[in-house]
Amino acid sequence: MAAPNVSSDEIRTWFSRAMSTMYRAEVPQYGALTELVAEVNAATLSAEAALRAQFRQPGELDRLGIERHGAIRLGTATELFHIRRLFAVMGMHPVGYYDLSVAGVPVHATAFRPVADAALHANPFRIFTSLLRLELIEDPALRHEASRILTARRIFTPRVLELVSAFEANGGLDAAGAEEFVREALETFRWHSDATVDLATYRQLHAVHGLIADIVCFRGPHINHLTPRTLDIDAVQAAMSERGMAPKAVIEGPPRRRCPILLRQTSFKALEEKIRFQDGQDGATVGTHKARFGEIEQRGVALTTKGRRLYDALLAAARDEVRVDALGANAGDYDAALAARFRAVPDDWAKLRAEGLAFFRYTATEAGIAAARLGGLPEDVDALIACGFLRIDPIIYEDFLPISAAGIFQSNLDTDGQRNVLANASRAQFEQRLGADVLDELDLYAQSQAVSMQEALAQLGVGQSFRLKRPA
Ligand code: OOG
Ligand code: NI
Repeated sequence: MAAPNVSSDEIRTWFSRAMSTMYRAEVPQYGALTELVAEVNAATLSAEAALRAQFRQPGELDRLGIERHGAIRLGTATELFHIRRLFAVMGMHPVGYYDLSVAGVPVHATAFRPVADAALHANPFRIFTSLLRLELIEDPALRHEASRILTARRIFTPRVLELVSAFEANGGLDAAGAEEFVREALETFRWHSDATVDLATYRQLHAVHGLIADIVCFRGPHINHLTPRTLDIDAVQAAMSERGMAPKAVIEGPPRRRCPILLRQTSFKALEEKIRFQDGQDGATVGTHKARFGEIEQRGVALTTKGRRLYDALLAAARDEVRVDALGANAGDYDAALAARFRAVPDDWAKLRAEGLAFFRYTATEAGIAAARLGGLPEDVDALIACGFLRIDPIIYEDFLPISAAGIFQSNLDTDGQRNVLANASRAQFEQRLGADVLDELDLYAQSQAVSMQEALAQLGVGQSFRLKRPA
């Protein structure tokens, strides 16, 4: 083998491009949606000067154009264990634990994504990866049958596992290995229009939960959506309806704001696709299955623990006040209730920072660096910002939101009514199956903020004696 010299960032970019090409060929609506998002992003950028300034940072526009997340659903602990190894080749690591049982969906999940700022900058490709919780199937016979079917399948090609082992042994792959890895890894995520079970088994599992049928009855964890990032989700949502795509009734997450926070998402419903089911020895029965859908998202600033608590409380209050059903009744009232509740969150970057609600990246400005040469800068972050010597930019939220994710799941399982069910998290069990701990997203944001602050202050020559007045 030649030197293992292809970076994980490169492999991730090749892979996300290959995945996007495969998905576009299979689901033409995905291509239409990405074009719509590109149009809206261009229009939004030309209309909003502040946003333009944010995206003038080197590489930001390139990143926006390629940025995607996808999702897969796994069936067994072994699958989760090996998928972690496979994503590690692409520099994607498990961040966060999401308990979807909060909304009656029998899975828990993590997101595999790049972690370092430079890697996120190169390509923030993420895969929301959930694991079926078979123990939540009540009927013991059916639970046993599902487990038997899942244990028998192999979702990885033998070759991709060899390449993962080579990566682990050598600390990288050479160009030929990396190309082969991308080709082989793609197989795991491919759509199969033939089920591994007969129609009767499919229907039985589907009756328990649509998600269980989707996970158990197929050869592998088909990628079920690839989501582009938009700068104006309301504009895309409106245009989707005009172009005959049917989005779900409400946008998940926080309301529209001048200073976006966390993540807003909406999806259009899954396609009904023809499936050949096994039927005895020689035949096949044709039926249908819904799995693949379209989604868009708008990302805003990452919130601190304090900000996130406030977000969770306000969202819960709005959801208690107005319940949206599967047909979208009350969607308008819900949006109004949400907007009203969120007036409690300042819609201003400086205030979000001053109140310790969100994470920011600090940069020394040219004026600051010039002033530093003359000496005597104030040893106080607030004063440095006020003087225009330090600039703040929101740190973008790179993760997901459990209640939003549950809403996206449900809109594609024909159970679109909002539900609030008692949580039943089992992070320890998930991590044991993963074979690793999930990283804490809040630690990652806090660290990026701290590093940027340190560098900026060092540039201004006030790094040494400086004490943070307000730890975030
Ligand atoms: C995943 C749904 C969650 C998101 O963006 O929150 C999701 C799935 O349906 O498998 O994609
Ligand atoms: Ni998604």
